[in-house]
Amino acid sequence: MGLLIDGVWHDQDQRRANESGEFVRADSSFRAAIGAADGRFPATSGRYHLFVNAGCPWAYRTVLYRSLKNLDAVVSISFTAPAAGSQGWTFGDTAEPILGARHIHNIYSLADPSFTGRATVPVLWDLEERTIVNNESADIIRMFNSAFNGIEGVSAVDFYPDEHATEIDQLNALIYDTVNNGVYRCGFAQSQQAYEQAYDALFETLDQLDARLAGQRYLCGDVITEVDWRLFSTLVRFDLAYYSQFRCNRNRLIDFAHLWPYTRDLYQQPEVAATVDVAAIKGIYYGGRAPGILPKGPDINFGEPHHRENMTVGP
Ligand SMILES: N[C@@H](CCC(=O)N[C@@H](CS)C(=O)NCC(=O)O)C(=O)O
Repeated sequence: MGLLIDGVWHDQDQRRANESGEFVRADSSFRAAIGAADGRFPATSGRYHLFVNAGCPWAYRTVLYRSLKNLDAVVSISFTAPAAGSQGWTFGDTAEPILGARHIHNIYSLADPSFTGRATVPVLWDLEERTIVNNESADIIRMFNSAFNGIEGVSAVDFYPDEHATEIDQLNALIYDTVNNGVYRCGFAQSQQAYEQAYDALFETLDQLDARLAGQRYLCGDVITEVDWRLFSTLVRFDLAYYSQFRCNRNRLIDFAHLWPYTRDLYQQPEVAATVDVAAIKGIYYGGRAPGILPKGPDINFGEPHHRENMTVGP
């Protein structure tokens, strides 16, 4: 995938590994907050728009929260084509109607004509100021969790409750490093050693989480929190893509005694199933390479009963 340098798109991929061959993800550039005290981006309905790719696990977090919080009427959304091309994420042959952009990098250039960096999804766009509010999914889901709560129809559900905040932050750090980004560290490693380190760390954490979920329904006990949704975003893609494409193949998700029913439990929560786009997931991980053939399998039944409803309440 290319990148923007001083507002100009460069198609050649840039090295994203350090000297040890470890994949290094760049920090996000736009980090403002809707509803912040400075009043620049007030929490009003109809003012913000999300640009996403439905297959991307980071963008997916924002798609999921938009549904879980019932923000569909508050924040509008556009989806790119699943696979990236020479222009990065693209809307296909016709421009998307909101900004007339053909590619995600056009949106970055509109926000900042001299932008240098990667043109990643998700992008949270302010239709009034015509700029990017934020392009970091972790920030965007925190905003979606509470910023629009006063607006009619928006769900009051809280996935970042005070009593679990410290635990959520600690688990997020571990799961980000070794699982969410860990699968990418396996898939994008540039040395055998970097790959094997990432692979070992990934499965060590998954074993640990599997054991934790033997005794409690969700990661923080009996309520679903942000860290469950962040883990779910990776788990739901695991057997469809990471197991094979990123060589995360010690075992499949469906081989874990607890992580697999836990994933189905989350999938079967209201509003979730419709957000999981299996074709888009296959499209992003397999569709970008010529000749763009998508794997036919595996056939995964996320709707199978999970039997976790009556688990004893955890800590
Ligand atoms: N930290 C960002 C990462 C987003 C990200 O890396 N998205 C990928 C798609 S799965 C992307 O757009 N990659 C394009 C690139 O790196 O050039 C977030 O969580 O929002």
